[in-house]
Amino acid sequence: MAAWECQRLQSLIAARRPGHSLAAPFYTAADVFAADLDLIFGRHWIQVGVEPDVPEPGDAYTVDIGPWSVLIVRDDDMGIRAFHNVCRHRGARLVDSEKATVGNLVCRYHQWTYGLDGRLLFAEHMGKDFDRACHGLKPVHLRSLAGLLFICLADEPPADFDAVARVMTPYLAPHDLANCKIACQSDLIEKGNWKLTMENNRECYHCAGNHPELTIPLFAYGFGFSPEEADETDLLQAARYDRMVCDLGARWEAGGLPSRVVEHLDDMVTGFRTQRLPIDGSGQSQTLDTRVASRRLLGRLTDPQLGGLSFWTQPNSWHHFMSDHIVTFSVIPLDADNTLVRTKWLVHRDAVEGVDYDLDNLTGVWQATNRQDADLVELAHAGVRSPAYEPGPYSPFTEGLVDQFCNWYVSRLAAGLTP
Ligand code: 3BY
Ligand code: FES
Ligand code: FE
Repeated sequence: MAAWECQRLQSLIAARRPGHSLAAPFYTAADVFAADLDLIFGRHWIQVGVEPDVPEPGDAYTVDIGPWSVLIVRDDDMGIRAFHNVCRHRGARLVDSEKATVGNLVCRYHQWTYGLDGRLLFAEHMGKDFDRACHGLKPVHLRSLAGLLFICLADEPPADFDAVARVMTPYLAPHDLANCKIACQSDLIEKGNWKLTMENNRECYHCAGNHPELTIPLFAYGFGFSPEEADETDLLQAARYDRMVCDLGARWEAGGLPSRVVEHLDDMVTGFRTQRLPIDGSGQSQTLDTRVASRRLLGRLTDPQLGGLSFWTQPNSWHHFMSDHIVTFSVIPLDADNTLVRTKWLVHRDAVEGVDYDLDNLTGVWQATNRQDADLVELAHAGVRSPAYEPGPYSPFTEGLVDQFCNWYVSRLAAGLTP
């Protein structure tokens, strides 16, 4: 990055008003987008998939992030590894589909052949002095957090992932994501900057006006409300919600399921937050009728009424773990104006479609909600492009997590710019 580019970014960062949305260039400028890829997506733990993307030895899954392409493979010992998806001969993309099942990894161009451990096994016509050992695939850091796959493209990944894993494993492990199957995946391209996608996810201010399918009763109260403006009904609802959080939380905790909120969204390099939230009084799952979508509960769970355990990570993911299914969301920036939102619905791997679950019922709430959110992100992106746009104030009651996302983002960008 040229010195003047670095200075421009630093002055944008210095001008940021806390408690306000970001200045327009953060959402629209090509140089900020390049910095986002380099300093944010290139240096932090990025959630890209789940263990069930590669259930069997030889299964491969590729994810493109900006100029990078990452290849995730299940090896013969059931380990999972990640490599740069770049042949060590002349650089051809090794696997050029999103999913593949292979014995070895064979480059289509000149058939250089790599093992699932990345070692170069075979390369014809290279002469007797050629050292195969120096031409293995380049590894990418990969961690599975209770079945959620995170990669880090940096040489030195943030060390605090271990701390995140220590806290989160007891929350996530009972849902046994590693032994699920992907029942459905949706790839939605939102016409907006990736940070608008993330900001939209971090609040439910917009839920009442935009998400009829998500009126899982009282859901929005989990994201706060303004006590000053609340009428009696609001206050009663909120009190009822608080009681539910207390009562159900105590029941879940007593049953060995951690449920209490943990919040480190802007005070860790690998920022995260978790909480198990009730789904109405007797609601079981995030479906239209709030009943479980799959008859086969996950792992060894026996109680269908476990609410939704949400797990939010900076910079690019959020997830909901229920008793019967899991929904994961991974956000991948495509350019300054376009963002991929990849959603996966997971059920127990032995659950049978049409017998144990109905796909439309399983995916209904979030398919509809995702479309509505995509529309809102597009609306926001169109607005921030206008010269008349100026950063506006976040609600102190309902947009605290949005502000924390921006705090995290701006401070990590600043850290990346500091030599
Ligand atoms: O996925 C979610 O949980 C967030 C929370 C509220 C808005 N959005 C739908
Ligand atoms: Fe892969 Fe030549 S570029 S074998
Ligand atoms: Fe939404």
